[in-house]
Amino acid sequence: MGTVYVTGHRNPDLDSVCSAYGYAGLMNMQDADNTYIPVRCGHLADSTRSILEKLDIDIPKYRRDVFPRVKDVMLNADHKIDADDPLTAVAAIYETNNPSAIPVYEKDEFYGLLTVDDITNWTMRELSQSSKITKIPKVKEIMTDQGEGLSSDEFFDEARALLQKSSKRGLAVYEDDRYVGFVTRRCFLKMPAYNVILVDHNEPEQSIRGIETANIVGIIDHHRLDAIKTSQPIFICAEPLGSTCTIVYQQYIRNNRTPDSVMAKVLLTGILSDTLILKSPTTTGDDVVAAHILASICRVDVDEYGLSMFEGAGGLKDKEPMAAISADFKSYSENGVKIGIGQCEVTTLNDLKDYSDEYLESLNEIRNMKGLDWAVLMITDVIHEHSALLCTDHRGNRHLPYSPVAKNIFDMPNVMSRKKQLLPEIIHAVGVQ
Ligand SMILES: [Mn+2]
Repeated sequence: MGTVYVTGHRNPDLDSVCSAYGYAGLMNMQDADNTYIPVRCGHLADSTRSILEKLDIDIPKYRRDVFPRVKDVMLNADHKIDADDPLTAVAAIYETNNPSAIPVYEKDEFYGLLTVDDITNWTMRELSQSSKITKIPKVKEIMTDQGEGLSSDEFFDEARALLQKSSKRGLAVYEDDRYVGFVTRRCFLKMPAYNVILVDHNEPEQSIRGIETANIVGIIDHHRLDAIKTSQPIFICAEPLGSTCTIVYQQYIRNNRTPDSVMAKVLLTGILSDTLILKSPTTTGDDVVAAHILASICRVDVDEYGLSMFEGAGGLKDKEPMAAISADFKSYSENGVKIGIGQCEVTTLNDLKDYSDEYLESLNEIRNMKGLDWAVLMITDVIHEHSALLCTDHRGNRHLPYSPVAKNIFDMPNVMSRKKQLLPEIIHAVGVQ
């Protein structure tokens, strides 16, 4: 039985969270040998959270990283040696297991680790004094100073380094000061790897931290391909559709499954969010068909439900700029130039000048914080299919095909898609000498 984490990208938007939830749900029906757990590797924006809360699901839990940890390699002994037991009690265990360390208890409390060094040292000392061992000691009488233990959450790498440097054969492992197991040097011979399926992204930079140490076992995505090389053949389903949730829906169909009403609404939410209620130019016929079938399963009207999602999110004027920009912010690297592109959805651009200065300032701050060369924010009016672009200072600004309306602010009529419309222009502007 294995565990497979299904995760979207780091700034979890609705498509990302809903497709992780939906694909994990499908895989749990398809593959009884493994457990698929949807997770998110970033924090939810308030507007995203409030829409997810209405879906009546367990929102995928936050998981910071997939770096292997001590708890992934620690051992538990199936035998219980008491500190007051005679050393002979250990003999049987040695015969079968040959362990380099054995946990010892006093009553039922963990007492410490008895190591093979403790036994050898005592035996040699005895033999150097007389030629045969006459008295069998209690286990605790030959145990040496324990030193510090490890936390079960300690990173594999750091724990291995610690053990290599120490003179100990093994270390006890604690969780909240409670003994939970132990590790020996043998535990660190091979680094374990988590199984991960990437949805709604494939670039390692946008993925859960530690993805380079994981086993990527699948990719379901609708973005440009810039994935990590894998060592095994994996399942990839990448199509240029408007939403990853559409691809997930098609996987249900492909596997002869129908999403139930709750799952249908989850997938519909992702589709309407990413396609801006099927109006973004990234929208394909497949998205339209999927959205309408899913809407009929969960008995909602596509437009009505879509508008309720965006209207509920409120305007930018009342939001905290740093949080609003960071909520959906993606980083790219092109010709050695580091670019960040944020996108916010609104239902009107009429109040843009009320908050543009503040947002430009925060955009600058984000650029500095993330070490980017150029940061831009696309503010999209989903009702009127119109966007505005806020930019930090960069030579690329001069090469954008949009009309400036103020310093570092551009007007983008009919532009709704970061990926399909804005990103190619940004890449072009960066490439112009
Ligand atoms: Mn998406």
